Amino acid sequence: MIKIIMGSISDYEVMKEAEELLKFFEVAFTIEIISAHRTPDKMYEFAKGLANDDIVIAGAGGAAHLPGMVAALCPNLVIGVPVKSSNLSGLDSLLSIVQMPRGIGVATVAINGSKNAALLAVQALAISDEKLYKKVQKFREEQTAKVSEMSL
Ligand code: RP5
Repeated sequence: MIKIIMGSISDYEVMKEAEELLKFFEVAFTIEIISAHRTPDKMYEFAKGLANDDIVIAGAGGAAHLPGMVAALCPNLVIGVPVKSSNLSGLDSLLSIVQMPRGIGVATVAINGSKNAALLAVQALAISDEKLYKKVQKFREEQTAKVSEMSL
């Protein structure tokens, strides 16, 4: 199952794009607020309670520890979403997530890129789900058609 987590309710505006995309693909998911620095025990319990086939999408802003800490606590695929911060426009979030030291990988998308995080999670599930794979293909075709219809 795909598990969306985020550090604060203030991240939801960004993270709801991931939620919407997963609903579109009719993929099962959970969504909750877990903060690496404000609820570290909850983060630990969450990471230790994951099943082997769970994929985590973790959004956080500022000194964004959440994706890296969850990745350190479990061998699951973790996709980090750097949420745009007010002070440094998300550069702090991006660097905190993307610059993981070697040994623990966090797949990192663009600042506020939660839709792409959800797409990557769906593509990971599609590796063993041909029906979902075809849905991703159809999504791509429709996207291509929309651009072809664009005119100035
Ligand atoms: C991080 O601090 C959260 O991920 C959020 O992006 C940021 C600000 O949180 P709030 O002060 O809005 O709760 O932990």
